[in-house]
Amino acid sequence: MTDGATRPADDWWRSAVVYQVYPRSFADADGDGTGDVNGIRARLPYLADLGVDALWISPWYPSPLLDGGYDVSDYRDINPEFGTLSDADALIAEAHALGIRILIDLVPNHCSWEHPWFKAALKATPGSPERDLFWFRDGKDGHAPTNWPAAFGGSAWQQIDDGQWYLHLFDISQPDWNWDNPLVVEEFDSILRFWFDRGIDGFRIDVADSMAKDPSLPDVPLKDGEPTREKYVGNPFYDQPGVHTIHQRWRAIADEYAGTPQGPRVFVAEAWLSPAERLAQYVRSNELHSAFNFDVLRCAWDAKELREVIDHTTESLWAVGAPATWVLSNHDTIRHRTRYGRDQREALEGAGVVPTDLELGRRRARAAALLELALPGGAYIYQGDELGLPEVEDLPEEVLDDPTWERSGHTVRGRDGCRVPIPWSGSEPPYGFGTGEGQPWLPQPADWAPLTAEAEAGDPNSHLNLYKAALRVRRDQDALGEGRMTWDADVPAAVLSFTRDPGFRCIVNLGEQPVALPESAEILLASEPVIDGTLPGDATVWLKI
Ligand code: TEU
Repeated sequence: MTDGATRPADDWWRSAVVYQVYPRSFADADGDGTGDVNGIRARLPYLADLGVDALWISPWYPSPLLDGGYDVSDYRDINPEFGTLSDADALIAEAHALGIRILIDLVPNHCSWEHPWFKAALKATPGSPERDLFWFRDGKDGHAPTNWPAAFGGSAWQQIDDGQWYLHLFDISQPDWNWDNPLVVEEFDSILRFWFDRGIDGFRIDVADSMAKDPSLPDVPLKDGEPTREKYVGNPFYDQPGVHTIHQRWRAIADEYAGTPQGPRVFVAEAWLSPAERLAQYVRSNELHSAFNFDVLRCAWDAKELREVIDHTTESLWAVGAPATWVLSNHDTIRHRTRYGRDQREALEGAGVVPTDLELGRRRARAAALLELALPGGAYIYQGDELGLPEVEDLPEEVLDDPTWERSGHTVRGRDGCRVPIPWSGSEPPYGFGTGEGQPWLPQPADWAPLTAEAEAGDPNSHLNLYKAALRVRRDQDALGEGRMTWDADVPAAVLSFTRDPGFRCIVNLGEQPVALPESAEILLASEPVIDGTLPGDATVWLKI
């Protein structure tokens, strides 16, 4: 491969800043209203200039897009709406030439009901080998085989014409694979190799904690009269011991690539598991390399709570030799500018129901970015975080696309508000997202002109320029990235202050009162202006000490 510019070290992923691309919403080169692979290619110079180490591209496979592509009908091709395999090859080569690694999304828990193996299973008879690739069962007394709830609402079982039911932990269009069947195991080995051989640097593993099920299919307990979705220890479809066997197998495959110029390939686990000790089981040295830490994402903007979460995370992960991996937003959550602009007890509530101060959210999002990028380990940036995009909370009901909306009987709007296409330039929709022929698949707000990449590039105080500066400093400072941190003593209750060797300090003021900075410290970067040596509220500063 031609990746002379990528970092040679095999452990690049321990401190990498990874930018999440949600391909449908990133950039639309062919102007049909949907983002595509050539759109990503066209924006590679922007991403290189931003200074990220790698991209994680959410699913780009052929899919009916009933769950935004997390419903895969062919794991070895590109969705024609997004482009072709040769576009993907070109993207991988061009990214590598710029020093940017590529991670893609593996969705191993379930496929799409349009996957040929599931179609064959539907046509086959109960008890057939085709059905054994999935979880087909007879019902119990005319009901579903278990009381398991689906993530998007309703039962996790769907009945078909011959009376049998199939399991779908997510949407009805996403049948769960039966990982006890060796053909499924072998198929995914082959899919990993297919993409590794094409030059992919690694995979993000979707719901990495759910592939293995308790085959005795026990019911889950009720909570408030409803079957719980909580991931209690012993839950029959989450965090079952069998998932670790799968991850160990994949790790061995990734390690086979150790002799290649790119080095061994890597995995990041998506598993919403708390406490961090549970998550740490997934990143032991013979399993996945890293795992998103969602505890900080779910944490309030509160110094005491954040410190506890940071300590708990680092202690648990370091105990197994893994780096921490920090995340503030992704395509499943309310964008953090919006979350931080709310009463923190209601930060994660649904769209449009909680009063939000977006200016407060903007300040805190900037402060949080400098906190995230100063913590030990790797960090993820969700597309548009670097522009300070807020959640779009007033999408018209008729455009809502997340299966949550239908499955909840139109009570939960779902995740579309963080998936609105990126504004690149210009003063009105589609803001350079596409050519203007096809309307963006989700409408963009009329007031996003100041938030385009172009507008922000020209504003020294913009979110974009803060991110760029932070990533530049991060590269220059040996203290940043992987390593250790020490909390500083004697700081006010609303302040987080920590030191990293050599000679770096990060101070986050989560309170309202300004705090005095140590004299003689050189300011490397600040999220708000530092006046008379004091750091204002809801702001972060990086110091050289
Ligand atoms: O998400 C897994 C997951 O746990 C989410 O369903 C989460 O609980 C929910 O989004 C919170 O609102 C992954 C993907 O990131 C998500 O986009 C997919 O819908 C899901 O898996 C199914 O593949």
